[in-house]
Amino acid sequence: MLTFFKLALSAAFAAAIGVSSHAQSPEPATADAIRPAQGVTLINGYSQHWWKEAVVYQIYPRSFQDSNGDGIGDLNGITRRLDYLKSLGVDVIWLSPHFDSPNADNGYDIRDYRKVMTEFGIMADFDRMLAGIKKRHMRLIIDLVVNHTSDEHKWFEESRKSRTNPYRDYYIWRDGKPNPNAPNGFDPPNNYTSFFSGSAWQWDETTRQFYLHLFAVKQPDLNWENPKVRQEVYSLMRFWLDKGVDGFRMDVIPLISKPTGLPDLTPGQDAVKLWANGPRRDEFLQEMNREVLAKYDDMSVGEAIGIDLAGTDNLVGEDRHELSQIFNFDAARIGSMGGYNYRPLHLPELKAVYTAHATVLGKQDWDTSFLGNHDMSRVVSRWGDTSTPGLRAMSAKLLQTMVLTLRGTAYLYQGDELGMTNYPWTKVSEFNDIEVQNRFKTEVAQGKLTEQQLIAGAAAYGRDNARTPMQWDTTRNAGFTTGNHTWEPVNPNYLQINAADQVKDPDSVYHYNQKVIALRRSDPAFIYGDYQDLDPTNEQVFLYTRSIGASSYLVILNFSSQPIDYTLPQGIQAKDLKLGNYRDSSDPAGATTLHLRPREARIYKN
Ligand code: TEU
Ligand code: CA
Repeated sequence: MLTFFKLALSAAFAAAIGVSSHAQSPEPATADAIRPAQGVTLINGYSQHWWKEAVVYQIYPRSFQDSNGDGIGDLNGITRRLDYLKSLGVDVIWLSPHFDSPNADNGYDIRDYRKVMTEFGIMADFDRMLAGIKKRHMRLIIDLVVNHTSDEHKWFEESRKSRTNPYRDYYIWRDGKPNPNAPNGFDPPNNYTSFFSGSAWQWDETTRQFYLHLFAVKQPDLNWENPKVRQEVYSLMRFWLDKGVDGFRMDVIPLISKPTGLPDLTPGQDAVKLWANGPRRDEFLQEMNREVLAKYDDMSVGEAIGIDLAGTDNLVGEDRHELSQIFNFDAARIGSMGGYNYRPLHLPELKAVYTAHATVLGKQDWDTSFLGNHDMSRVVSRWGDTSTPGLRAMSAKLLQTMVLTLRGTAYLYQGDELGMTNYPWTKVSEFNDIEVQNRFKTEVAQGKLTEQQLIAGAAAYGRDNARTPMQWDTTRNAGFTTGNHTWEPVNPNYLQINAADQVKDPDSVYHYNQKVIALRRSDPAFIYGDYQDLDPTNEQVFLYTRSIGASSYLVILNFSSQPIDYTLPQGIQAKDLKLGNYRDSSDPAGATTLHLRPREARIYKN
């Protein structure tokens, strides 16, 4: 990557694609043009940064590779698979939480931020893994979970001891509302409900007050109003950055500034939007940037639930000095009606989101491209056709084409490079996820949902689908472990879908990902290029361009499982076919009508 751009920046090349390094003629000042800091290169008006050009691979360590036979993935397992990732072509690894945790929420409940989770190994394992990543010229970002801690973190254990404990104000404690009929004689301070069902307040008998937990009872929210808390966070961030970590994925980071006075939600009020737009959020993120992030060559990506497109520049605008980028969920979670209820994918609606991003976000902003993570079911099962092995593979390749050619830093979730699918869940006890189990204990128990409805919803959209063990080969337990047990069930289709077979098969989803990543790396148009949807109302075909000046690529995706004779709009020709998920194409170069096969994806240089 770096070598390419060093090359690319040779004056001739720069001129050819309209790159302006500060030395050359300054760009005409347009509204969204940025004034590059000293020594920053502009490409198509965007400041160049390694984290904009990166393909990030997310690892959920508990499910990636076990190295000691206990059926739980670990850091030595990751180190063993670094060559696999290097060959795939990814630049950055995002490691979901690896810190000491009682695993109420699989690591997103941290007990000690400077200690490796016992099941995952020891610090020496972490150091060796990081060294292996660097040796292969890749980078590592880790998960910063500081909206809340585990209730077993020593800060909270101190905090709950007494109302005058020096750590009391590290968390959010409030008196209850007197109610003689209520358990303990008090109702919760307000009507906030937790993301994981039930009240967001937990009574604590020792000090007879409630503490706030927007997630699980074992995930008490930190009080960021307390400057000591913020300094604790900045100190642990420096601890990992000084070890050589290259940045952070920041868990629900917009939620750190709570609404003043914590009044009840009004009927119909969007709680997540309220919690994500607190009065001091930007002040805290600017302080974090000033005191930590700006001092390292790092990247920061915020998991921005509750933030809409209009609010994105506030968090990622270069002149805001907060985060490098955020995950908006408007595309990946399109059609969500809350819980496990989703409307079927409507392609024009999805395409409108990408066009809105390209229109609303300016050159001082940066975007992210992703369709899966550890909180979502498998994308090929959600948006692809898995009715036959052929259609599943073509669907997986099509969706990866999309992720790797849309605007923004691209994120792959472990297993999506193989086209891994959802698991065939049949009973509640099979699900590990606290979100499912809490729904069973509350909504099903209260009759709001039947057990069958919960199973059906969680089977289709539940997070456990992303957390079944990585499918490495056809040996027992898919090569994930040499042990007899795995913490989540292995998908029985590992005999058909596994890395070993795909690495050997040049036509596999794995090798197709390699090719798309290499193509993406071959031309800055795929990174810094402008985006245009050429057929926004088409219900089956997604047709868009990425271009910088004369260098333009045409991406065509047939989202239906039917063949389509597709006439390109405005007499556009499909010129030089660079890559397709079908081995060959019968359409001649320059064709204006294309014979698209089911779930076909093509990339043309135009
Ligand atoms: O997720 C926040 C979030 O968006 C999810 O809780 C989401 O609302 C839910 O999963 C929908 O199914 C982050 C982490 O990514 C998640 O794994 C943690 O459980 C959560 O925060 C708490 O740390
Ligand atoms: Ca293990």
